Amino acid sequence: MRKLRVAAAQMGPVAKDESRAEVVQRLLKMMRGAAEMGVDLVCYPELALTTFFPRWCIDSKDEFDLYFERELPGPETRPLFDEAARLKIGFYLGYAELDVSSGEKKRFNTTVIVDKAGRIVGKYRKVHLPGHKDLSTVGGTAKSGHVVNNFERRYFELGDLGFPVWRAMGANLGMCICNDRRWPETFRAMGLRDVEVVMCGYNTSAVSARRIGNRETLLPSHIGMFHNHLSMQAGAYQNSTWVVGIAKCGREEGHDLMGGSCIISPQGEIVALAHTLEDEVIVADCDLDECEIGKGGMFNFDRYRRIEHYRIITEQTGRTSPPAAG
Ligand code: CDV
Repeated sequence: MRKLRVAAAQMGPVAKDESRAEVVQRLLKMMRGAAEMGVDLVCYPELALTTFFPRWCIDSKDEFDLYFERELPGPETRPLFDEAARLKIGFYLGYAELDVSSGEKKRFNTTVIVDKAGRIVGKYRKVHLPGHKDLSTVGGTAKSGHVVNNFERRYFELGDLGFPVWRAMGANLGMCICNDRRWPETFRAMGLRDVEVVMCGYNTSAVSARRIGNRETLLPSHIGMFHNHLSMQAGAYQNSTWVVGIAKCGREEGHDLMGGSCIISPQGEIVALAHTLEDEVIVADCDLDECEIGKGGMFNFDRYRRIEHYRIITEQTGRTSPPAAG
């Protein structure tokens, strides 16, 4: 059996004034707990080092750049890498990346995979950026401080690295971030590269709203969690892969974020589920050979995928409605 013991290290809220050093201490505590349980790979949420700042529409670049990492590891995050190497444990971490390598500032919502020697082996930049660039496209209640605000399009550029899969720690590992999980193409892109474990950190409002025209109504409270799990369970099943979903949750700066961190088998079943809205580590033994049940059977892409029929869909650049019948 090819086994990878995986942990989802769910985080409770991170306050606006919580320092990086304080957050890193919380991450280290969970990393040590996971290592004691023999975990190979511990997974943290999206933008794990700070409060979820994209809920605010901040004008000053000097102000919002404080949430970004200029280097990883940097002085405050170095202890995570050193401890991982000491404990021989890998990790997946979300952070806001400020890239100045081209001579101009570029900002991304990013995750990395770090191996058991403390080396970065993979980087992913979020593709499906939700929300708004500024207040002009925000609906009425949101403008007045509604809980479902998201301004990721203001801060981040579109991810430019695709959805690669890396061979590390004896497994085929892939990453996505929060809103990416709602898009089947995310999982399929990695499924086509034989992914065996997809990690997905998220900051998702516990309140779901629907807007039709100018009218915004709240959805029943269970529906957000249903969609959270539905998306990841479908991605796992249809691509025969383990999926690890990791929440930052609880009441953060007056906004409620959902929990529900989980580890999902290639059959699409949740095998481990967080039960708090706080820092909490859940663990599962992921049998990587279990991926073969789907990859070699129901979802044997080479044999059963009907790419010639899908081409028409993938070549469509715009959306169309069906012609009127009769
Ligand atoms: N951080 C996120 O990507 N949040 C989105 C919301 C805005 C829909 C999510 O998919 O949870």
